[in-house]
Amino acid sequence: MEPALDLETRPEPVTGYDAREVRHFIDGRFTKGKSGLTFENMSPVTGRKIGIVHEAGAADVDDAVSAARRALKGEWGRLQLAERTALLYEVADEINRRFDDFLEAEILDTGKPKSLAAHVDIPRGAANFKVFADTVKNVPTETFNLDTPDGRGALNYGLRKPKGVIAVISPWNLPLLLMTWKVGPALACGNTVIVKPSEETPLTTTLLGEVMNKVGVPNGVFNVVHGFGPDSAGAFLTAHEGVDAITFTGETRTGEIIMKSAAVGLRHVSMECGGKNAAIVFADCDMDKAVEGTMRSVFANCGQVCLGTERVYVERPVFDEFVARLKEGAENLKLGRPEDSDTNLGPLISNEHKQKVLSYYRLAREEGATVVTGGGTPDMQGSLSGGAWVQPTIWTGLDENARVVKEEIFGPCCHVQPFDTEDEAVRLANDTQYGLATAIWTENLTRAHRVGAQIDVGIVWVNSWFLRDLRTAFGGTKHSGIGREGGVHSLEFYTELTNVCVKL
Ligand code: NAD
Ligand code: 6OD
Repeated sequence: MEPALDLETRPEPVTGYDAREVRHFIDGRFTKGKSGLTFENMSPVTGRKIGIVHEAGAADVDDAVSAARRALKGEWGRLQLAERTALLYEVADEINRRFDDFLEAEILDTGKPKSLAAHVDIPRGAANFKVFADTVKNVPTETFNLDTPDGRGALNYGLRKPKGVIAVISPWNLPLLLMTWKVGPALACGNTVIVKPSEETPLTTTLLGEVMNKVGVPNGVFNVVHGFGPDSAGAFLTAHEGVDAITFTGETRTGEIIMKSAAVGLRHVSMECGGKNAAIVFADCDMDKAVEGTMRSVFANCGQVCLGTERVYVERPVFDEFVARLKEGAENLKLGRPEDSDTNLGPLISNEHKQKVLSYYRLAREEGATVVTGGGTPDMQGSLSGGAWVQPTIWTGLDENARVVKEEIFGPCCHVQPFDTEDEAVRLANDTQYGLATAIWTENLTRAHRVGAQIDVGIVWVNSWFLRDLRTAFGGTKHSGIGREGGVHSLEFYTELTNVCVKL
């Protein structure tokens, strides 16, 4: 999975996707852009360089926005709904045909286990195009018959139109999945897009450019610019007056900055931001299911899932058993190379993020945590020794106001705390500035409904976690976001609704 890095000895200049020299994709062409700037793409597995990435300047972003605006008025804008949605089916099919290429690219960038990426990231990358093609074809708009004094009445009906040029700013934790979760509905609704993927994970978004060309998506409909946030591609794109709306997934702090940019010209924003999600484990749970589910919700993707659990509240009679079983599970996780079939825990995304997570590991001790397991760096051998590895970690004994219990860490770690009553569990789960997801573990369905309704989050799972029906509303309350994505809810953001009132 580690490609040759020697750019100088490469025989041919690349013009398409190449992990060693990543270009922008503007107006249907791969380009180095005009800025002359590049940055390095590093492997989280080894800490070594994978390749270089061209960084977009303001002029490159301008070019991408111009291409996207032209495409709105061109062939793309004239396609019939059936033609447009058929193209999106072809995009999905081509992603599946190139499944192994996408898998390799995603693993190179993220270091996540191949088993995970093959099961979640890449299939969902394809599915996101089909599900929104189907949604757009099948969702009606409203109609109202209005009585009028002359007795003849009037007919109102809604028309959904594309919003225009959409800026997609995406994160690094599920790069293809989360980017296509936005690009899929945006294109299904007839918009054009400019994607600024995370600087940590440029590969799969770039590869998608080849797919768009292969299936005949017109030039300028899907564009990619690479770079960072401040004073770079992200800031240039979100400030650009040719962008009609901005959809963002990432940290709450970044979302606040982007909202300020979007305020100029009153551009619409969709915000999927951070979380500090709770799991509530009642004594009447099926313990095997609760432990298995919490193992996934805490440690999957090395804890780098916005929906992941970082606070576990366990009813006191089963607290000791639950902690012991979670500890056993954490200690059995196998850290290793993504392609090894027994690996189930990869590295963090970068050595910079590793330093952040380790700073919380230190803070937990300072705040008085009991370290049940982990709390440091594992001893990785050979080329893995330079990677962004941390130990899966469980704490108990922290005060509810400890920073480790309040702040999003985004690593393979959780704090486990006992509770005595249902009301206390609800209060503890809600005692956060975030409101993304909660998992409830109980075999008492009446309790599950009662508690689920009281949790102030966008997504409640009962006896499961990250079980996704793409037609349902996805998003967060409070500092976790603005708006909902998924099924018909995505149409609210990606279209403008015009009411036509016809006097009969
Ligand atoms: P991030 O906010 O650092 O970066 C996200 C994207 O924003 C990147 O592409 C980055 O380059 C860009 N960016 C940064 N500053 C910018 C600026 N000033 N202007 C424009 N663009 C800018 O987030 P991250 O570290 O990539 O991702 C992890 C975070 O994302 C966590 O907080 C996690 O909870 C959150 N997340 C939320 C969801 C969700 O659905 N709610 C999903 C995944 C991740
Ligand atoms: O499954 C999804 O649609 C989704 N948006 C998942 C987000 C995961 C966050 O890391």
